[in-house]
Amino acid sequence: MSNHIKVAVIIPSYLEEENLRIIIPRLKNEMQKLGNDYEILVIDAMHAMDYTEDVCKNNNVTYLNRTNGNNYGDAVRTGIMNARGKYIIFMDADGSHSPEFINKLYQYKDDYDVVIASRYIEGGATDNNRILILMSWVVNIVYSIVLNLRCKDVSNSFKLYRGDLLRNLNLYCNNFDIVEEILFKLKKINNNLKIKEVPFSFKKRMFGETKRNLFLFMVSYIFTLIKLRFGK
Ligand SMILES: Nc1nc2c(ncn2[C@@H]2O[C@H](COP(=O)(O)OP(=O)(O)O)[C@@H](O)[C@H]2O)c(=O)[nH]1
Ligand SMILES: [Mg+2]
Repeated sequence: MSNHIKVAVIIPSYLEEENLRIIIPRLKNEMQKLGNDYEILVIDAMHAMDYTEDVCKNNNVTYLNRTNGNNYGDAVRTGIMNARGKYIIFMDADGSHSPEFINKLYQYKDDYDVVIASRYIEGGATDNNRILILMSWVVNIVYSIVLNLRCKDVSNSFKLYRGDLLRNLNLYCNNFDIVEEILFKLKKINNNLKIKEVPFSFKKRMFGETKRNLFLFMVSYIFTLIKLRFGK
């Protein structure tokens, strides 16, 4: 089933109906400009919690419920399992990741294995508050050093990957740490993994509140780091 489509965009989504109403038409517009065949997969909670499915139907994009669990990691795995793209792009549903930035990732697709929308290289920026910036910065430095990732923005989920590489991975992380797990495992399989970072401005979410619990987030990052570094 793989490689039937040039590019798949996967949007893990949790109570994002209002944001998707705005993001999906903008995204479709951008994908049409790129001129290749594409698919957009919105991966919702295990069971619908709002009208996200209707928004997807009205915009003619694929709506899927995540399987095997109701965490962010399950949404990512469900997305990868179902995406047919030669290239796979991940982006958030909340407006933090502008669809108009995709062409900047896309232009490096032929020469790199992973292209990262990077907040922490020169020219990049983030709208988050100081405590979040500090925490994210610490996570990124510690992860890149301990896991030898050699890039500045490990944790931003807005990335383009070669689809075949993603489909080969065995991923077990359940939360946002799956974003680091992907990079770490790609690098473990191929130490010469070609990573390109493109400067990116991260915006505050449009509607709704973050559902990320900061304390749990930090704790899970520490455990994940140990698991990835010393696990099999
Ligand atoms: N918190 C959370 N976000 C999820 C989940 N599944 C998908 N997401 C999406 O992941 C993205 C990032 O979550 P968000 O709450 O915005 O975290 P933040 O960007 O760190 O504030 C959003 O597009 C969410 O809709 C989930 O199970 N929990
Ligand atoms: Mg967000």
